[in-house]
Amino acid sequence: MPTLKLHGLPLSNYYNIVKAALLEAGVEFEDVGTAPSQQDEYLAISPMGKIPALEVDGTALTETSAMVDYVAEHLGGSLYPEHPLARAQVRELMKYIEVYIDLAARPCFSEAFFGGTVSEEVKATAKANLTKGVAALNRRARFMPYIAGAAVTYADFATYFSVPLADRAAQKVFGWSLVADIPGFAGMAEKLRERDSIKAIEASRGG
Ligand SMILES: N[C@@H](CCC(=O)N[C@@H](CS)C(=O)NCC(=O)O)C(=O)O
Repeated sequence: MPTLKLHGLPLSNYYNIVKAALLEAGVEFEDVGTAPSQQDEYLAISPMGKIPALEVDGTALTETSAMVDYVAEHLGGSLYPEHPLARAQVRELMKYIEVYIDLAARPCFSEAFFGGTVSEEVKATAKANLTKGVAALNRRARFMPYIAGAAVTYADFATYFSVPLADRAAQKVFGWSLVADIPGFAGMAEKLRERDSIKAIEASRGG
């Protein structure tokens, strides 16, 4: 088994997704506790200075989807479906969450979480993008009870960690609860919280 070092902090939805994948794989890893940084030392590991990053025997990987794929393909405990089409559908859902929910909400984060002010134009764009993103996700989501169907997948982790963050920003800036507009989210989240991986992560971020 390779030596694994995970860089990141519990406040990051992306870090929590990768950590959940590692915990599900049941592998040992060092949780380094790194903050995002533009220092050369960290840029050598994570060229954008973002968290998470995963060092595998000294080779650094970034981008959550790439890290999750590596864990699933090489470390065990894969939560991707066997069937290629079903697997592609899980990756599709993960991409929706990342691009059309998380990235759509991020322009509002400075006002929602860091005391900044965001222009009305940026807010209007973010709201329009999030409206489309939530509608698109709802068209694809099955929530039976998991987002891709009867079996838990990495798309549930992406949903579980990323949607509530975008939701908090949307509530603060627009007074709009994304979670309330995604029927099935609450039931899926309740099921996920039964898992040891999610319990451990919730404990690490203070519930
Ligand atoms: N596309 C990246 C996104 C990671 C990301 O946005 N990380 C945030 C924390 S949740 C970060 O490090 N932000 C600090 C920065 O952008 O400098 C991934 O998939 O891992």
